Amino acid sequence: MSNNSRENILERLGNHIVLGSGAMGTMLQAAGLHPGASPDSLNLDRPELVAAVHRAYLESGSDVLLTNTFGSSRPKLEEFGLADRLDEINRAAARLARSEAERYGGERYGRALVAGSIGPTGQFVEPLGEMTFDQAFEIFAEQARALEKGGVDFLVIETMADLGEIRAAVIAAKAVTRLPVVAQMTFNPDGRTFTGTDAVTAAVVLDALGADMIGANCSGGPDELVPVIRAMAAVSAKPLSLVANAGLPRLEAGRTVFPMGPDQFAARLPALVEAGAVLIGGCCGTGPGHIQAMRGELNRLNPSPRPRLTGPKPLSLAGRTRSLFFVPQNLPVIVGERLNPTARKKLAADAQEGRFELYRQEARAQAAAGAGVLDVNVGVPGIDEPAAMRGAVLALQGTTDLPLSIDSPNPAALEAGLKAFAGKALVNSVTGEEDRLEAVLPLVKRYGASVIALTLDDAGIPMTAGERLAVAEKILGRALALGIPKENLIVDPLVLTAGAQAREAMETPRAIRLIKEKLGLPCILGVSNISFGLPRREVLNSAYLITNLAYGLDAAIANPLEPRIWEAVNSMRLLLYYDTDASGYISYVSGLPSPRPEGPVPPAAHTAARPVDTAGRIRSAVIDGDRDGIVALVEQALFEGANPMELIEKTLIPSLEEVGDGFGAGRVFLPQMMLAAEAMKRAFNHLKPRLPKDRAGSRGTVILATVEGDIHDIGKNIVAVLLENYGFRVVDLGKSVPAGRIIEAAREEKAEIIGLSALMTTTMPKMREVILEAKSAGLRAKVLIGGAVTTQSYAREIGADGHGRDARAAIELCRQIIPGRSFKEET
Ligand code: THG
Repeated sequence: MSNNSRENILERLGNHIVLGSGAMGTMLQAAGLHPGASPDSLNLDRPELVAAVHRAYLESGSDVLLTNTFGSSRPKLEEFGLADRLDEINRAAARLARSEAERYGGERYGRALVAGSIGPTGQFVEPLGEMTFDQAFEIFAEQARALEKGGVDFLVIETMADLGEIRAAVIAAKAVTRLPVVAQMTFNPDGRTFTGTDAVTAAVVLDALGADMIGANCSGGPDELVPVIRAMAAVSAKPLSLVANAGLPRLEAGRTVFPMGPDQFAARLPALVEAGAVLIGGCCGTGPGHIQAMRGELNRLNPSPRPRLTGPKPLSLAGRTRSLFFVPQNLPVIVGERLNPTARKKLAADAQEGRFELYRQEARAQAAAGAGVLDVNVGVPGIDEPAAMRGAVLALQGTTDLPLSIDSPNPAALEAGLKAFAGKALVNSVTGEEDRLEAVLPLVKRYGASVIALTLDDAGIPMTAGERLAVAEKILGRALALGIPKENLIVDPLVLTAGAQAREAMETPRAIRLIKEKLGLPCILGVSNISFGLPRREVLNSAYLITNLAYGLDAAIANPLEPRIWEAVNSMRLLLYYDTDASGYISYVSGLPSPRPEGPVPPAAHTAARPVDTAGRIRSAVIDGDRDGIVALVEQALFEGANPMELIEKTLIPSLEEVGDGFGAGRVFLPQMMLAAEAMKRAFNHLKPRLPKDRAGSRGTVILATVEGDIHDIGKNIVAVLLENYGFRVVDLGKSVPAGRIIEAAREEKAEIIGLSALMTTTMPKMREVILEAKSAGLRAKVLIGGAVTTQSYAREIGADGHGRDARAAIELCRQIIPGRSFKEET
C-alpha cells in the first residue's frame, strides 16, 4: 500500500493526471433512493448501497473516491432531522469509502484516495444572507473535523456558487484539519458563478486562501468548463480540477437526459488536460461508464499534465466579481482615501451610529471617479472598532465590487473586516514592529489577503532610504517564513509631512527605487500626508505623486475626487510607458474642460453628484441594498409629508427597476439585485400598514412553491419579494411542496396565478403533475414556471401558461396576466 501522507497526497494530486469518480446521487437513486430523501442518511442506513457505488467506480478505474457527504453539513442534515447524527454520518461515509478503497488496488498509484465531499449549506453568508462568517466557519469546521476523524485523505469543497461561502469553507477546513483542500466552484454558461464571480477572481481568492487545488465542478459539460480552467491556469500555479456534468441536461419525455455518453465524455480528455486540469472526474449525469471510458483514454494517451504557471506573479486583489492585478496596464492604482473619519465629523458620526450611509456615498463617488481599491478606516475615538469595521465592510459590498483595503492599527478590527469581505482584501497594514508582525501576518495568511508593509519598526520611522529598505526586507522574510507568498506584499516607505520634515521628502522616492530594485516588491504611499498643515494641499499632493511615480510608485492612497490626481496619473502613465499607445492620455484630456472656456466652466469631471433630498437617499438605499438604513429614510420621508403610495410608485419601484435593468443588461450581478430587493422589501413592509386597506396586495394573489423533491428557493424568494413590491398578494408555500398542497392553497386563497420553481432537472416533471391536477380540479389560475433548467419549450410541452426566464421576466408575466390594477389607477 502506498504512503498517504499529506506530502505524498499533494504530490499525487499535483503532478499526475488523476481520475476522480462520477456522480453519487443519481447512482443511489437508481439503486432505489427516493428523490427528495436524504442520500447522506444511507451511509448509516444502507451502507451496502453506498459501498456498491464506490466499488463500481473503483472497478471503472477511479483513483479517487468521493464520500457520500455532499449534504452532511449541519444545516443540510437539519432539513431531514438528522443533525444530531452529523459526526456519525460523516465518519461512517469516510470509513465506507476507505474500506472499499483498501480492498482494491488502483491501476497506477496503489490504493485509491478518499476525498471527503463538502457541499454548500443552502444559505447565504452576509451580506447576501443572514448567516455570519463565524456561523459558516463553524458549520464547515464541524464537518471537516468529522471527515478527518473518519479517515479521508483530503477534502473536496464542491459545487459552491458563492465566493463568501467557499471562503468560509476553505478557511475553516485549513484551520481545523491538516488535510489538503480542493476548492471547486460551479459556473454558469456565462462563465460566472450564481453570485457573479468569474473564474479568474475565484482563482485569485482561493489561491490566496491556501487551497491546495482549485477548480470547477458540476456546471455544464466539459466544453463549458474548459475556458474556466484555462482562465484559472493563467493566474494561479495551483493544480486544477475539472469535474464536469455529462453536458447540459435536457428533459425528454419527463426524464432528465444528460446528452454526453461515455465515449463523447472521454473524448474531451485532451482538451481538459490542455486547459490545465490534473484531477478529472464526472459530476451529474456521469456514471461508471464515463469513468471507464475516461480511464481507457488515459491509458491510451497517457497525457502529461500541462506545465503550471511559473515566474513572478503580480500583486492581486479581488472583490466578489472582479479582480485587480498590479500590472502596467492597471498602474498606478489609486486607492480611495476618503472612507476615513479622521477630521471629518459627519463621516465619524455615520460610522459611530453604524449607518454607513455616507460611507456608501463616498464609496460610490470614489469608484465612479476611477479608484481601483477603496481604503476603509473607521477609526473614531471610543468606537467599537471591530464591530464598526465589520458593519462598514458589509455595507460597502452592497455598493461596490471594488477590492477593499482594511485600514486599522487594531488587529481585531482587521480580522473583523477580513471575515466580512468576500474577496482578496488588502490589509493596511503591518509594520516591522514585533507585536504587529505577530498579530497581523497570521491574519493575512488565514484570510488570504495581500498586505501593506510599512517601513517602520520598534525603533520608529527610519530617516534614510537604506534603513527603510532594511525594514521592508525584514517584513518580507517574516511573511515568507509564515508561507505568505512574496506577491502578496506591497511596501509603503512612508510619507512624512513636508511642513515639518521637508529635508526628508526625497528619501521616500529613493526608498521606492531601492526597494523595487533590491527586493522586487511593489510600492504604495499615502501621498496626502505630505501636505498636512499646508495650504492648497492638492497642489503639493499632485507634485509629490508625480515625483514618486517617476521613481516607480505602483499605487497611491489618495483622493480620487481631486482632478489633479487624474491629471498626474494620466500624464505619468504616458511618460512611464504604461499607456503604450497614448490612448489613455488622449481619452482623458478629451474629457477635460477646454483651456479657454467661453462660457462658465463646467463642474469638474470627477466630482460625483450626491443625493440630497430624502427621495434621492431612498433611491440610493435601494440601489446599494442598504436594508438596515432604508427604514429610517422611509420614516423621514413620511415625516416630511411624503405619500406612502407615491413613495412606492415614484421612488421605490423605479429604483428597483433601475437595478433590475442593470441586472438584465449584465451590469449588475445577482448579489446586488438580491440586496436591493431585500432593502425594497423592508421599505415596503414598513409602508404596508399605511396604505389604504385593500391596496397592499390588491393586485391579485399569487401562489409560489418550489415543487416536491426540490429544495432550492433562492430564485423563488426573489420573485416573491418583487411581486409583493408590485402590489401582488403572495402566498409562498416554501420548498418541496407536494402538488396536492399547491392545488389546495390555490383554491382556498382564490389564486389568480400559481408560480412553480424547480432547479433540478430531476424535479421538473413535478411541474407537469401540478398542471394536470390544477386542470382536473378546474382551477382558473394561470400556471407559470421558472428555474434555471426550465425553458420556454418545456413550458409549452407541459401546458404551462408561461415561462419566466428570470425573476424580472416572471414579474412581467404576472403583470401581463393581471394588468390594469396598478397603484396609479387606484389612487
Ligand atoms: N499609508 C498607509 N495607509 C494610510 C496612510 C499612509 N492610511 C491613512 C492615510 N495615510 C491615508 N489616508 C488619508 C485620508 C485622508 C487624508 C489624508 C490621508 C486627509 N484628509 C483630510 C484632512 O484630514 O484634513 C480631510 C479630507 C476631506 O475632508 O475630504 O488629508 O500613509 N498605508
